[in-house]
Amino acid sequence: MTEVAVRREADIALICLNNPPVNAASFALRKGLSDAVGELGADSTVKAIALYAAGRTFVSGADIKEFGKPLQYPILPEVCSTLEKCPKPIVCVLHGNALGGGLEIALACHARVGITGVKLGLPEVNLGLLPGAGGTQRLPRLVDGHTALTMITTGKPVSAEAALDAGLLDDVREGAPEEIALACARDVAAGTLATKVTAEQANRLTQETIGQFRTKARSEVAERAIKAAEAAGLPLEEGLKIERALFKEAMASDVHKGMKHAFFAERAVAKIPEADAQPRELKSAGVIGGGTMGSGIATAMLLAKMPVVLIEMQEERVEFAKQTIAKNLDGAVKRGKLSEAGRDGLLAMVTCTTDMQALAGVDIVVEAVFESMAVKLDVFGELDKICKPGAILATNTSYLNVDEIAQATGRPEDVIGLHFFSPAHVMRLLEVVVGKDTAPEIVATSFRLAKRLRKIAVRSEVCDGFIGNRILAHYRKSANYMQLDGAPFEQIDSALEKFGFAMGPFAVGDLAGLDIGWATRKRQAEFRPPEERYVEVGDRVCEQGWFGRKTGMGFYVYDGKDRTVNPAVHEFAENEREAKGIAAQEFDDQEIVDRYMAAMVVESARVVEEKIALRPIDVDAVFLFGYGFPRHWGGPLQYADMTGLDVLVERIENYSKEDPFYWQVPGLLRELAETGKTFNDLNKGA
Ligand code: T1G
Repeated sequence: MTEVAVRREADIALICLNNPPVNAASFALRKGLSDAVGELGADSTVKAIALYAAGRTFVSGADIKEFGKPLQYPILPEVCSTLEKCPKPIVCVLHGNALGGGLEIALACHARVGITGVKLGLPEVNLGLLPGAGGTQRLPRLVDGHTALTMITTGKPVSAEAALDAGLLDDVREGAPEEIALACARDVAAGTLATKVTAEQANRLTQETIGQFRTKARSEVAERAIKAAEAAGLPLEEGLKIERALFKEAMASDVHKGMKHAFFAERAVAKIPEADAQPRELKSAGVIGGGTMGSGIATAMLLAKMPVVLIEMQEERVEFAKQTIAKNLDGAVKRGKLSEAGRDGLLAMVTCTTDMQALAGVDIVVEAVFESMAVKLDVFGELDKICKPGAILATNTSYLNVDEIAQATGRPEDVIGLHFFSPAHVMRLLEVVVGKDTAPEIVATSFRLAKRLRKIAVRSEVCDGFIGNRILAHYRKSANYMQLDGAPFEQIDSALEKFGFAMGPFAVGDLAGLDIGWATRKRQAEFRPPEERYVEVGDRVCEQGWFGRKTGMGFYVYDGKDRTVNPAVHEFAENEREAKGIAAQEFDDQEIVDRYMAAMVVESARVVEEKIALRPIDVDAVFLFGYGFPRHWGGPLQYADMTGLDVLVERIENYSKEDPFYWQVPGLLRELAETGKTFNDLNKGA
């Protein structure tokens, strides 16, 4: 396939880029573009050139799939210099997305015209990088310093209108890229569309602005990007050299490895065995249960423009659900995601009632009632009688056995687990739990629904807690063990927050509500193996009626925005140590992180080994998009690969001297370590 095609119309030339699906700047595209510009630039019959792309978007950046592989020349900075130095004026026509290297190509051209709806951005920081093809040098020559540094350090795209206002675009037009390209080239040839050489424009980034951004920079990634942009004060060629050196530094960093892995994790999880099954059409939805989860799920459906019937048992609960949905939508209005008129329109699409018969005509029902098997079996028995043939019956259980729930119906093939994360209209992760009888088209329909809800769906087989909660239940114990062995819980939280977690495990417990975990521990008590260590501190806290934020007290004491350590917790731990004859020991932060992460890797490996998750990258996606796992580590199993599997095996074997029951090396981890393989090797072909 030809990535670059040239067409001549009298004294103008059109260069069309075509590398589906997103015109990534692959070697073939770079070479083709560079050669075309070279030839046309030397052609005396050419008066003006227009550059545009075929397909749904302009160039979406450098080809990330080429990263880490040997460089093939011309590299993108060279292509951009060729464009900029071309003796014939080049106008670049942008549609869909012009991102990263794609925007840098446009910055090197002599004029830029956007097609309505185009988004322009430099998202390199989301990959732990910085613009490496002139973006940090040319952007501050075209727009004001604040706009330039905002785009470079946040990675957030700007709209066509904002780009036009800022001077990044010279015009915005309606129409097909090819047609607009032809018109623009003619306008340049006729002199009605002005052109300029970016390199000749003065740098508009002041030291003052740099200082402001440097002060608020929160990561080495942002600091490095600011440092590169600061070189825009130098002649372009010198600035480009500094940018290139910093770019190479970023490319070699672990942060980049982790964030690139996260980029692909988000996309790899969509590759499921059921992908070719024909999805069913979903025009309307039902939700059973109007609590926080039920109302959140209903809100997510409404935001995807799907009419919803929400069922509650009592009238007063119906009212509560309506108010919760309205509050959720108000939040979307405040975040600028929805207009007031849009909110009112969506509110008119939801029916809240106690009448289960109202579900008779819906295409999918999601059950979100109290986490009790008995209650869920009742509900599914009812749904089986009421819902039309072909309706999808989904449960939002976060732990319980989906196969057992399906057996309460005469159509287990239509039953699936759709495990949303709270708040359900905000959190991006959706665990799709496939029962032993679930039909392939139900899985395919659920993944398509997830895309419509702007969720990242991850496929899980049935087991207690599926992928996320099962692994959480295991590594959470390591935090309790360290607390009982002497590490203050607040030190454990701060060590893990420094590692990159949004919140430490004890603070997360307080946020979610300690009573939920307590109920689970009580439910599991009779099945707990005698060899398993059990820490009672959490039970002592709950026995006081301290369930966390919702009661103003848990592991921490909450007073408005302030959070302080609850000293009673230390007493409970001290008393338990005394009762069990445990001598307190010191833990440094690294030791805490090593143990916590080793525990997470152990259970993650088991989940892959038992084929609960399709691939290691699916486990990584669950933690990245549902459990606040630090993106720059790429997920628990990417962390494992970056740490070294042999190092982890040795560490776990060390820990198992203290507790051989809890610390065991999973077979898969040992096998990979012994064969010099990585978890990522199991993702290949993902
Ligand atoms: N390189 C390689 N593959 C890419 C790609 C890229 N830049 N962008 C997307 N893909 C693949 C993706 O993996 C998926 O593949 C398919 O295209 C469809 O993507 C020097 C160094 C453009 C907004 O960070 O944000 O330029 O899974 O499902 O939802 O300064 O893709 O089907 O096999 O995401 O419509 C900077 C990354 C690179 C933008 C479209 N650019 N892409 O979203 O489709 S660094 C980015 C996106 C850089 C220079 C530096 C989105 C999109 P598969 P998709 P989508």
